[in-house]
Amino acid sequence: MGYKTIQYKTEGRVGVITLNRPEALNALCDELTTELAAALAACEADDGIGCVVLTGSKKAFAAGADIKELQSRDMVGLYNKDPFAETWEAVARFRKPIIAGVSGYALGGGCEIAMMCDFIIASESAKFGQPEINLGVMPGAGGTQRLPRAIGKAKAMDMCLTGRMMDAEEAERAGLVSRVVPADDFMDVVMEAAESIAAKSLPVAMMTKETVNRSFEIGLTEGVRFERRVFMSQFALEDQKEGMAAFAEKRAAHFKHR
Ligand code: CO8
Repeated sequence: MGYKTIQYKTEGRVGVITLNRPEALNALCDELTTELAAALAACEADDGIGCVVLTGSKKAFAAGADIKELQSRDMVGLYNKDPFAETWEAVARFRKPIIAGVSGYALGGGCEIAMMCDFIIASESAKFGQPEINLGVMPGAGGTQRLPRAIGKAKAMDMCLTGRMMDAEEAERAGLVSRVVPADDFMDVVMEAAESIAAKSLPVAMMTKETVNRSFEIGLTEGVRFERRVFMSQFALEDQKEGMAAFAEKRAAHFKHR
């Protein structure tokens, strides 16, 4: 499929989706979120893909939803044809591992889409923010829920109420990003992480993702019980036999279900 607002390529077992509206700092217009959802569906369906990287340009991961498009929206239109359910949630619903590689601005919906990914690797130049309050609205794509879970109430309130930006160093300290990388090495490090994940057993990686995500939904006792059941079920996989045999035989594991 030919895309206009994103680029999609595969590198080995990694699917790389690059947001590509440089004239609008990758603002997330309807066409872009529709194309993003379509690319993710293609990655989900492709057995050759074990991990996805979602990234933008050097200057912007995404500067938010497209304000010029949002400007003329009304409540009934948004409610009746919910853009979140139709396209935005495709990132949160994506079942394979997905890494956000953030360089430059990740603001509003851009920060929210990055937080829907499994983890964020940031370039030193990254800037995160939920500036919606400056536009007379609040975050609407998960920001009020995922940000406090990631960085705690004090910083989340500060970000959402003042609309200020957070640089990469502060974002790492606060736990929003997993690593900060010098700008020159940024994409190499993101791809290395993705390739390492894509070399694992895909069902085990997907179960791991699902189980970690469960910890945000349910209490500890239920969460630990869920983990135990999934862990035990993995002993039915050939990949468990291979992984443990490879360790015992001092060789690299070659997982079948990749
Ligand atoms: N929407 C539309 N266009 C944008 C956006 C955006 N979010 N951000 C930047 N642009 C455009 C600018 O209008 C400009 O276009 P033009 O050259 O035609 O005037 C071009 O991109 C370059 O931008 P700037 O000239 O402003 O670049 P600067 O380097 O001076 O500033 C900033 C960069 C600080 C990132 C600035 O562009 C900015 O503040 N952008 C808006 C950030 C923002 O408020 N984001 C939140 C948007 S609301 C949101 O995300 C709600 C999510 C809920 C989901 C909704 C689902 C339908």
